[in-house]
Amino acid sequence: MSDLSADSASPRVGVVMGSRSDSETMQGALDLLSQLEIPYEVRVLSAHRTPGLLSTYAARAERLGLACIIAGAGGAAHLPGMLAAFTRVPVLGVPVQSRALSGQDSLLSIVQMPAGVPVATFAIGQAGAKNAALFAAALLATTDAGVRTRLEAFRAAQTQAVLDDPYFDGH
Ligand code: RP5
Repeated sequence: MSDLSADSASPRVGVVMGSRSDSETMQGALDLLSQLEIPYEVRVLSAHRTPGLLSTYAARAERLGLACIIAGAGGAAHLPGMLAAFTRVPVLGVPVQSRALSGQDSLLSIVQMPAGVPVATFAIGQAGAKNAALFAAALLATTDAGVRTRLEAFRAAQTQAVLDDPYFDGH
């Protein structure tokens, strides 16, 4: 089981997950937020096991003025949708790869929100967790020049890594 990073005193992004067993997947988001120097906080909250805490956390997210909440869950993944129901803070949903159905259940549970309460939904697993963090960075970059500069540097380094690949033929 991976370690969750320590909370920031003044988080801009909330990262929540339905179980400690989601932490290996969600670590991809935490690592990128750290790399981009975006303060965040992490919580384990379950739509099924701790339903009362969802509304409490949603109120906290509003009070802190979080830019968004990244919410990862697997199986019957109600956490992102229920959080979105409780708050106007944008929710970025990450379907965690489940054991029984490889995350297809998680994906459909998160993406198939009825009209009126949106959840931005990302890919299943680590790719989704990483892209949710990059999307959070893009949201913050609209008003934070430092985040914009670091996000541009990340993208440039990613491009350079392809150009530096010995199999890249220059076309
Ligand atoms: C969901 O149930 C969690 O998000 C997790 O992906 C899944 C399984 O949880 P555990 O039984 O491993 O705690 O609520």
